[in-house]
This record gives sequence, structure tokens and C-alpha cells, in this order.
Amino acid sequence: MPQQELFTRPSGTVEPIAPGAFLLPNLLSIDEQCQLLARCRALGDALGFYRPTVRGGGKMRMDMLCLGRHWNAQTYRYEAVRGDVDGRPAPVLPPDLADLARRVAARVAMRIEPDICLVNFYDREGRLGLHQDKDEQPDTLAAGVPVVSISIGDTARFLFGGTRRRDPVDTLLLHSGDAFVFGGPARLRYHGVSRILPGTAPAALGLTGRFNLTFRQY
Ligand code: MD3
Ligand code: FE
Repeated sequence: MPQQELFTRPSGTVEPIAPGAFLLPNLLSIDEQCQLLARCRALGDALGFYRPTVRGGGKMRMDMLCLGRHWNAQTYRYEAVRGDVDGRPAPVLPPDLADLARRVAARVAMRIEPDICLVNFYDREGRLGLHQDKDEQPDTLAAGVPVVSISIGDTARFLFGGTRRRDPVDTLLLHSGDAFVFGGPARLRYHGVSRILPGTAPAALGLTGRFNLTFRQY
């Protein structure tokens, strides 16, 4: 039996991982995870997840849905319309979700005015190569305004590198209900998801796969 089902992981703690990077394990209760999962599914039903094709023609290995602004996988820019998907306007970011991200950042004394959320869905084959998030506005990046990440469902093996691609990489597990804040000097560090651990989602969720929400300030 997995340890997670025998001993609830501590909640309400903050683990400093690196300067500007903080893990908040098990921040969301199972009820809150269920509610957030229902939101993700409802958003998907209403708006449609899609599999982005990056410039060069490769398919990403996860499904995506952008709220607030659309991240165009061809141009690597944020846009008002889903130009590389269906030409429709980017759906709004629900204010209660933006509030959640604000409250998470405040727990580690950081400030964000979230106006974008990328909802990613990983199936058992899902992954995301090492990359930097640097398509937000230059002043936002320079100020170190954080990205707030929330994980729901199967555990992910997360890679966390340095500010240069060749820097060594640390491996961490991101569990369902975990939040992570990457701000200040951590904002431009390379990161990725090397694999999903199938069947590790809390049974109460009834989910195969993993949703990750990343909140950003443009
Ligand atoms: C570190 N998502 O959407 S979340 C992404 O699990 C992305 O879906 C991954 O990388 C996922 O861009 C990782 C953790 C994360 C998100 C943004 C970061 C780590 C970060 C930005 C800067 C540094
Ligand atoms: Fe990223």
C-alpha cells in the first residue's frame, strides 16, 4: 500500500527548495482537490483541451487549455485569441482561481496579480521537456513575479535545473494537492516533467492522469 494512503502527508508547511522556490506540500485538502478537478473538467468540456504543436511541427506530450491569455505554441507569445487552435478568444480566467493563486503566493510572502492560467493535462505518457518560462512581459520577469503551480492527480517527476540549460538538474516529486511557487531568482530556472507515475492519484479523485495549473502575471 502506498505510504500516502497510510499517513497523510503534512499540510500547511513550506519547504524552501532553492532561493525563490517554495514547495507547499499537500496544501489543498482532498475536498479542495476534488473541487479543483471538477473545475478543470468543466473548463475542458466548455472550452476544449487541445494538443499544442510547437514550431518545428512536434506535438507536445500533454493537453493544454489557457485562461486569460492564450499561449501560442507556434510563436511562443501570449495572445488575445487562440490563433494556433481555433481562432476563438482566449477564455476568461475565473476570479476565484486568480484569488487562489494570490493566496498561495502570499503564504511565501510573494505578490502576483494573476491574469493567465495554463491548465495542462498529462496522461500516463505525458511529459514536458526542460524549458524556461520567459514569454511573460520583461518587467514581470525582471521583477521576479512568481509562477504559482498546483498539481492534481497522479504524481509527477519534476526536474528543476538552473538558469542555463547545461546546469545540473534536481528531481522532485509533485503530488496531488501540492502547490509550488517559483519567484525571484528562481523565476527563470529551467524545469520540466520527466514522467508521470500512473495510478498514484488519490482514489477519491477518480482521475487517471494529472492536471497542473500554472498561474502567471503577464
Ligand atoms: C519553475 N508546467 O506550464 S509546474 C509550464 O507540471 C510548466 O505542468 C509543469 O512547466 C507542469 O510551463 C511544471 C512547475 C513550474 C511552473 C513554472 C515555472 C515550475 C517553474 C516557472 C519558472 C520556474
Ligand atoms: Fe514551465
